[in-house]
Amino acid sequence: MDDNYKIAFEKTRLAGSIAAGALKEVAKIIKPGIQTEYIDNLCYEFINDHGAYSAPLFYRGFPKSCCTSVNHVVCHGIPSKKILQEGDILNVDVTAFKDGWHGDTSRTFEVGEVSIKAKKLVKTTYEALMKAIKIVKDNIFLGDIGSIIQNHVEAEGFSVVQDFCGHGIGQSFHEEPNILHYGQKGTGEKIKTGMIFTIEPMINIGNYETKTLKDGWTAVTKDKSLSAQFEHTIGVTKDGCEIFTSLEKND
Ligand code: EYF
Ligand code: CO
Repeated sequence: MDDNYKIAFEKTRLAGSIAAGALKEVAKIIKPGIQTEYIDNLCYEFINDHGAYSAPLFYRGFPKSCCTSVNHVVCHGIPSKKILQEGDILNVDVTAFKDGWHGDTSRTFEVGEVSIKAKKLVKTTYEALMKAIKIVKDNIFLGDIGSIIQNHVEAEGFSVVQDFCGHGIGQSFHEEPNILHYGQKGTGEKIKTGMIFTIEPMINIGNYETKTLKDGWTAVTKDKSLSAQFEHTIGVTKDGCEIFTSLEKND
């Protein structure tokens, strides 16, 4: 393996740190009473102020700079005049495009005090992402990632969304390969040093099935159960991986 991928890592590290920085700012303002549009404006301004572009804006016609997915919304919720309520869970998904490269990350926030079940869902989803990241290194199988996520989530009594997946990322927002969040150990493509991709499990309290609303964007759980998601952009190395979208260690 030559060292060409190191330039891609450097570029993605910068784009990823801007996306992570936007989420860090979002964390400071989440509270009951704010509109999801306010979060969108904050992300747009933060990313712009750092010399980058919000990749979701106008991507395949998407109308806003980030996705805000509340409660039973699985992903691609459109920021709007919707007001956050005490007890909501909210995923904010941001992607920065900087110097030709992308960094994509999301977190689920708790709005005020949330139910014990919602807390467990959010915690389990984050654990599933981090367990998967911990096993990533040169020569493992894509199925190893799906399997570790699915096993953890199902052991906690939740389900893994199958209609959306992680993805390769780089100079394009979405590249090969698809990163499924379910599957069997030892199956699928082998991952290799230098690959850059997202892992972004969407986990439901109830059934795994989703449907898209009439707006053509917003994906929701079919049974209206709560859904949570976390996402990082990572780069594969010989012995592990680098998380490009964390600002702090263990984040
Ligand atoms: C009908 C979009 C297109 N797609 C993916 C476009 O990977 C993402 N987040 O981690 C991701 C984010 C966005 C995105 C934001 C907008 N889109 C959404 C829904 C349907 C669709 O095609
Ligand atoms: Co993504």
